[in-house]
Amino acid sequence: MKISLFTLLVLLGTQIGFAQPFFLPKLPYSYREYAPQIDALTMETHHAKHHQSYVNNLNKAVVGTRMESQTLVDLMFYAGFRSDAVRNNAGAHYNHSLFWEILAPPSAQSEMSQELSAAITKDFISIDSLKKTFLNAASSRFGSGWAWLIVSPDKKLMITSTPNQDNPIMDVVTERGIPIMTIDVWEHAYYLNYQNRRTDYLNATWSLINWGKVSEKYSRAINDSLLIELEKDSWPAMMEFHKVMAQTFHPSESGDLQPIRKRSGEFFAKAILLTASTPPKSLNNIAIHEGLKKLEEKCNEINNLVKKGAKDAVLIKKMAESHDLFHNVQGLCHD
Ligand code: MN3
Repeated sequence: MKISLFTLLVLLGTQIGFAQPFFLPKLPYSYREYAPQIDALTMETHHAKHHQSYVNNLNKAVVGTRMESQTLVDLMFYAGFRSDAVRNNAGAHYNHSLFWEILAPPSAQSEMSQELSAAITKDFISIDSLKKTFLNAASSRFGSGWAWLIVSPDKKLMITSTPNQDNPIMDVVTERGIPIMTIDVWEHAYYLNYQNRRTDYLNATWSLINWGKVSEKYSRAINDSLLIELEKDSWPAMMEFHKVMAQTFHPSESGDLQPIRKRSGEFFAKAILLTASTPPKSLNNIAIHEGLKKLEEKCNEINNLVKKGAKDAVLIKKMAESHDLFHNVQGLCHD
């Protein structure tokens, strides 16, 4: 058996414990099988050079930090709080991996499911109008970026585009959702063969989309709990309240009541704003509103206790109760 130097190094690396959390996925087909739509040299450079270097840079940015054990989705979800190296390379790794997955030579493609076909009819009238809207989003994306077909938190199909290596899972993007199909519109994706003719590249690449694969992605996306997380994250009053709750409840757990004694007025005010806010569409139900009302009453009680100079033990108990009520509401969101 022949073992290459590379394999040996990887084996050694794993043995002495510098395993890399992310790796370059294999392409489902050989580089030349995507031609003539995308030529072999473009595929090889794009996959083995560009994508590989995003993976290397992502590993470099996370190895040795707490991010090492996080999933790619975790890294992207709060991209706005991360370094540019993590945001750009995590995005690039995710985006390219999805792109490779949904491309196939026409002879190897499988058919679109009934389920996805019905959703397209409902949200876009026809596949032709979906194509038109998608290619328009892709060709009008200024500079480098990506065009997307996503499932939004209210389970609709939507077409969006993002700059650079951002994607719709990230908190830095306004139209969020789970991507099920994408096309790379960086020049490195087409320049060798198409030069500046982005529209020609897009039309050709459209015929490489494996709708059977996109259908699988669709049925997984509509049942993915990530949709609920994305929806909750788009409820500003909830995020505002959550912040004060975290910064006052967690210290109280270890006996520090100073934060809530200082901020009980704000705590109650944020609860009032939360009750008065409109929850995202699919969470806008009676159980949620009743839960919020109870939470507001509890926050009012805590604010009054603080004003009367209540003892630490009383406040610790009440803070725990308010935290439980808050989690009831968050838990209800999952229904
Ligand atoms: Mn690319």
